[in-house]
Amino acid sequence: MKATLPKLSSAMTASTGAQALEIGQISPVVENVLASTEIIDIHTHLFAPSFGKLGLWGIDELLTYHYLEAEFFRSSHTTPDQYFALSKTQQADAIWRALFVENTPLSESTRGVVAVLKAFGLRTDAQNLAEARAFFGSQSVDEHIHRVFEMAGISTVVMTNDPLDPQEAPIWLNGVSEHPQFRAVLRLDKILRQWTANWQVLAGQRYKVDAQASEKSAAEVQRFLFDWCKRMRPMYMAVSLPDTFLYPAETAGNRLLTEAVLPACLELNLPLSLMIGVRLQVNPALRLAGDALGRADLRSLENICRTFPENRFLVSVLSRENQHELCVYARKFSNLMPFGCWWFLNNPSIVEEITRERIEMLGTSFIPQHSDARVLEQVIYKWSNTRRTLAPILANSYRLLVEDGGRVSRNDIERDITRLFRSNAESWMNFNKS
Ligand code: RAT
Ligand code: ZN
Repeated sequence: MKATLPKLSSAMTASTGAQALEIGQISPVVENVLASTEIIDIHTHLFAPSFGKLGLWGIDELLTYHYLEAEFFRSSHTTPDQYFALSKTQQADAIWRALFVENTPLSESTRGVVAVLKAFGLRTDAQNLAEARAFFGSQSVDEHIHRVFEMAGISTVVMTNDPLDPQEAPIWLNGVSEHPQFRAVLRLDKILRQWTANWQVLAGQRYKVDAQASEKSAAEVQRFLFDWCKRMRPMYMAVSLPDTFLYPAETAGNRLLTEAVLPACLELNLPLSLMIGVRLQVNPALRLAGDALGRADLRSLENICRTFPENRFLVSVLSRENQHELCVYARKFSNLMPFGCWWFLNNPSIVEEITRERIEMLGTSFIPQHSDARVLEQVIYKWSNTRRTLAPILANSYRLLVEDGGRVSRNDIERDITRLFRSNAESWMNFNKS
């Protein structure tokens, strides 16, 4: 199933792309262009097939997504300890029963599973997972990936690659062949946020670092980053930061950020992605589902953008309360690119609010969304939902422009949607570099 393009009237298809559109023509053209623009998904947790079991797909993975696990504990008497003692298939069965059979799947994440089943022509109201398991079990991964990307209308996904992950690092060290549709990102959480727990891993790889993150360590971390960038050829470097993040402040993480990461990004011409606002493990019993969010002090972001004008920053903030400030800072600092409606924000009501605000304040100089998909097929529903939510917002912006005396053509709409979903990413991340 490929996304069906909205039908345009013959008068509209006969007209040239440069002709001014009437108000009544705007919506179908926006929907049509959105449906036919292949998106670059700039932040996911997906993996290319060469990463083997790290790449998650299929019904059991879809159902045990941590967004759904958090919802499961609200509708079941199963405790987290009992749940995590089950096998993956037992966990998926329990979630299916609690959230899809015994309750109506109304939440964003549950509806997503329904949409994926529907997209593959599977029953969405089955009592058990037999049919879905048989279907996904019979797919071959390479063809399946190709089909899923087509169904989602995406050309490329950007992975999240952790050089200190004990499962992932050996795969890189053994050498992986590049996949044209999966691009890498060098993730720095363990270095910038948990130096004390991780410096010895670098030391074990013969980088001369110490627990204090001394000046000598910073130079060695930089050497580590250069080595890993050569290996991964990342699109950018990235870190997720807590709501309490402060810059400047005397911490090992800030010292390494200033003395190793930012100079390396500059030298390699890579942006740094800052994802700010997570409150890690407020309920550790829920494991991956145990994180929450908090409002951050974005004056730290202001300080960073001002102090490092030559560096480029891709920024997503997790708190709804920080969104307006982020737009204001983007107006002050052209080295700041807001992106995505991340995690707890990826719900239609909040995506709508944030995207309207961004268009009103920034035009098309931002990246509206990323999927954050952890399981391959999630890109189908996440991108379909983004297109569905954004179409009326964009159409309304063009309508206001025309009402105010402006003119808009199909070519204009194509250029704008391409900028939002492709060119901003391509130009900021040197996407096409060899
Ligand atoms: O959205 C998520 O799946 C979160 O668990 C996080 O992984 C977040 O997206 C991140 O990249 O830190
Ligand atoms: Zn993520």
